[in-house]
Amino acid sequence: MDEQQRRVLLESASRFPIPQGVKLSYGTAGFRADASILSSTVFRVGILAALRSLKTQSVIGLMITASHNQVSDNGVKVADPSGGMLTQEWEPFADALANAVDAEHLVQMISEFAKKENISFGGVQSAEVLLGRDTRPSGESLLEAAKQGISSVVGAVATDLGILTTPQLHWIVRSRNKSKKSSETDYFEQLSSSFRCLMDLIPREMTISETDELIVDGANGVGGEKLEELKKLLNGLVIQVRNSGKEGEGVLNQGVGADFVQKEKVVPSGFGQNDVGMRCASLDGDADRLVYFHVLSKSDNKIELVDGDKILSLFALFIKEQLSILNKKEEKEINDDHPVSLGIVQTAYANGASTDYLKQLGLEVVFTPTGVKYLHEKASEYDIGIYFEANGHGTILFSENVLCWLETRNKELASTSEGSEQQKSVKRLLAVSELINQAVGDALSGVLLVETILRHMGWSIQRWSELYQDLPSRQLKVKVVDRTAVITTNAETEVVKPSGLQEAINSETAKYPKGRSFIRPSGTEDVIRVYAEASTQEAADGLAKSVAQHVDRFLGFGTT
Ligand code: G16
Repeated sequence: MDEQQRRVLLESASRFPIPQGVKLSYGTAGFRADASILSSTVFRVGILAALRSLKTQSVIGLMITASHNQVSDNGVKVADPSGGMLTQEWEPFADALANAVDAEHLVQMISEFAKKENISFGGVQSAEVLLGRDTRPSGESLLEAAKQGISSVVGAVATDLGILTTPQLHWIVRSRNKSKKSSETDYFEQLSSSFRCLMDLIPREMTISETDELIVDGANGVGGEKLEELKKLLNGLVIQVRNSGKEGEGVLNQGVGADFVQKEKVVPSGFGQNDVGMRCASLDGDADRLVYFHVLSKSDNKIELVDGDKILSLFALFIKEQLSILNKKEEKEINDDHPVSLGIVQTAYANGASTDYLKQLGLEVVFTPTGVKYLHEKASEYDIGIYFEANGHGTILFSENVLCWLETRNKELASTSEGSEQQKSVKRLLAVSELINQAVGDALSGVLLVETILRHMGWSIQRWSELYQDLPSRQLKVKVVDRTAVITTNAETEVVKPSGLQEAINSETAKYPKGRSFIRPSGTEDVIRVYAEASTQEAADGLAKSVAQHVDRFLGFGTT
């Protein structure tokens, strides 16, 4: 690092002192905390993103969002050149950077890291970082901090893309680095044209029996506003957006949104008895999660939740069906025995009934810890990998090989059997690969894929929901003195530390038929999460409560 670079960094870093007594860590989705203490963190992540761009010689994304968290929180995360999450190898550096005590230490750390990573400073426009933010009021000033961080790396350029959903920014980064069309308009265009293609391939006889309107809860975040734009390009799908974040509609994520609906299993604000039986969906605050639900008739605010596990099951069924049409022996064509590996990735939060169902379909199901970064990596090991968290975060990944094979098949079939069922299947799979956001889970592209598959199957939401019966479950959170005191293993299903806690969980679980419970430290909130599943709701509630009491006894303030 030369003297000029050092001076610029020192000067700008001194404008962003770190808050006293706070230690932040790059969790399941970057840094998250109360927005008031985040300026220095975002500034430093700006530097990190510029370094990542220098290192990879690619465009990097920086998103300012706290997704499902309350509106007073905010956060920052980095999108790697592939459009996926920041490589885990750089996370310790992110932690060290965010917590460096002063400007001198910070610059020292950057200099050593750059040396180790062979990053050289000083080129002319040698790095570019694309910036996006959600609709949080704190976003604007944090964006400014990010810009200053980026521009304190000499030659780095910050390009502000304004308000975006998180998946849009990831998609744009991915497309830019593949030298494909990459504007927001291109994003809408790709989604709507692949949607159209799938709709055109729906077998004629299939219609949805219920009224066709879909009602979407936008969590009062960025997703509602973007869906309104996308909607203008869609034919054959009527969408009504509620909680779109317009003045007076309500507060971001407060009593609304995918996280609320999935965890509380009650109607979000703005929905009620008039919606009984309708197909409804909820996005989260930055539109990277999606769940469906319908309002139940004989109760005040109860819903039937159709969560990420059921979206995953729907996608898996559809992809499997298309692959088996392609491999049908009686329509033997060229190349029809291509062994396409199809893998399913879930986490410990997946309802046990969903895993049983997927296995009964003959699918390979594997588990990773919570966090898209883990699921995404695992899914990319297959030709087609489908991953979903129960909370509605997930997508489908197609390997370059399988896409190439599908393109070739498409050409072959066009000359040998135009209009055949096999050709339609190839076209559907190619359209899915365009529609679904392969950079990261994306509620907008997810909605469009669910809607086309439901039409393809001729299914109502009720029929879809009946694919299998969820085991009753309950999630709780417990405030503890130090959540990092909990260490887990085996895809977060067992507690290693503090010792004795897992034994306590085991003995509670043993009391309940079909009982299953685990705990893990949240990566986005300062709490320990408790999950419990059992044969009845009462039992699941009881198990969750008693496990939460143990957590409190071992680690908490002794309040439960
Ligand atoms: C983020 C991650 C998700 C993960 C969730 C878990 O979601 O992107 O993969 O499931 O955090 O949160 P926690 O660690 O608090 O349980 P989001 O939608 O908040 O970005």
